[in-house]
Amino acid sequence: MNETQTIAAISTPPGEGGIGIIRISGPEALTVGAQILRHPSGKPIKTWPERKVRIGFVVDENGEPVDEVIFFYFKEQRSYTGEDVLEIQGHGGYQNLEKILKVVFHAGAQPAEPGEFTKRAFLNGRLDLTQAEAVIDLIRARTDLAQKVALQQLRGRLAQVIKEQEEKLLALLVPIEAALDFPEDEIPELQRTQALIEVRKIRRQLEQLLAHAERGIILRDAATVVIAGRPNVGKSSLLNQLLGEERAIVTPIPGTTRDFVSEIIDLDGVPVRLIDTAGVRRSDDPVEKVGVEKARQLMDEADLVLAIFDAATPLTPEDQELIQFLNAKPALIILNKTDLPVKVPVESLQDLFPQAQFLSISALTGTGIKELKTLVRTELIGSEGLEEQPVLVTRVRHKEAIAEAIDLLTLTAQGLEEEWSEDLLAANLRAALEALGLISGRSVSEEIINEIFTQFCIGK
Ligand SMILES: Nc1nc2c(ncn2[C@@H]2O[C@H](COP(=O)(O)OP(=O)(O)OP(=O)(O)O)[C@@H](O)[C@H]2O)c(=O)[nH]1
Ligand SMILES: [Mg+2]
Repeated sequence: MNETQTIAAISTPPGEGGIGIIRISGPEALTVGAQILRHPSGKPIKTWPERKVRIGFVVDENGEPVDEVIFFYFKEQRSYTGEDVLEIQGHGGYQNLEKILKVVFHAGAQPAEPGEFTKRAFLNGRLDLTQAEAVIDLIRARTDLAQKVALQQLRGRLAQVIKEQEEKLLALLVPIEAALDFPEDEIPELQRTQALIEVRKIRRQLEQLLAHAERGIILRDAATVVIAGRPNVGKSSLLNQLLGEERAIVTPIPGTTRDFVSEIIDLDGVPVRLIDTAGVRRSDDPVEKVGVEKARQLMDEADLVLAIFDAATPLTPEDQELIQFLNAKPALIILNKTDLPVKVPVESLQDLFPQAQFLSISALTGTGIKELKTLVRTELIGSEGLEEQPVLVTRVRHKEAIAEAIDLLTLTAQGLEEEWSEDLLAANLRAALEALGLISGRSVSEEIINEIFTQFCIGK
């Protein structure tokens, strides 16, 4: 990518819509604009007042009108990308916008890559990396809570906390590096003690961030919850109940579900990918065999398994097998069909799963479904309100960098206590700074930056 090029893309989703937006960014934005935009009278546009909404026409290279549009200009210091930006709002609709875009390209702009506008905003210092990442999180957020957390990050809450810790680390590093330059000046005892207190304080702050990271990551990525059990226990019925619609096929014939069915549900702000699987049993049917294998694999990878048992039929060898398979996996034990005469008492299962939580439900009548939702949510993110967290880490990338910085600070603290040499202390502190720099993007490699922005859509 060449940052001096002027880029353009349709920024609204494809399809019919009231309006569609084309965004142009780069040094030639106005040159492109002057070629393709006209006043309603048909006269060329000579002046470009900033941030002023104007009406006009887009014309092609022969001066033929393409669409009636609204347009506005943002000067580089005050635009999203940090470059000159021209936005054109045309009538929504695939053909129309494609036509405008073609004219824009003909006037000299290049097609923007996915996320290139936001990437430029990052490279021009308009956003730090956490904020740029929050842009895509905001676009992708599937629940109210995930949206709120992404907005918080976009507004720079995480960036701010990380920056504060970086500044404190730098303040510690400066006198130690100074002592390095003048070996005869050792760090005085008092200064060591103060440094130790400060290092521990920074570490505590970072540990607080880490404490809720797993839950934050679930908010962004969605948790995977797999419904498992032998054939006919009511797995698909449960998926439909949780979803509130008849999504999966339900029949009295064991072995109905062959391929897995996956849907996203919103558990009071927590996005959950719910997967209904094929009933686990031995089968000679090749299609069913593959389905059962897939079910096992999905259980292995799940954040939580809902293990379903049929309360109305005594436990079978297949149930026993599932119980063994689930050993030590995060699971909720669900006794279904409790609207029928119960043949499997909860206690008999409790002995088999001493650690797990139990719940009796009926996927047919809906009894216990509300309780189940609450239980799943609590299993996934705990019962304390994530909403109240001032800052939430929502990416594995951030979590790993913070964990690394904590390890390095633990070493630094040890070094201060044991009076290690200044250069060792300085090296540890510098490495901790680098680790935090991965989060803000200050010390991140080009590959990682590219990887982050290719997850974006074109036009953002
Ligand atoms: N009485 C009663 N019947 C239920 C309940 N849940 C499911 N069933 C019935 O049990 C049968 C099997 O239900 P499914 O949801 O298809 O079961 P499954 O576990 O998905 O079965 P497979 O896809 O074959 O593995 C259907 O006839 C359902 O109506 C329940 O809570 N009570
Ligand atoms: Mg099924």
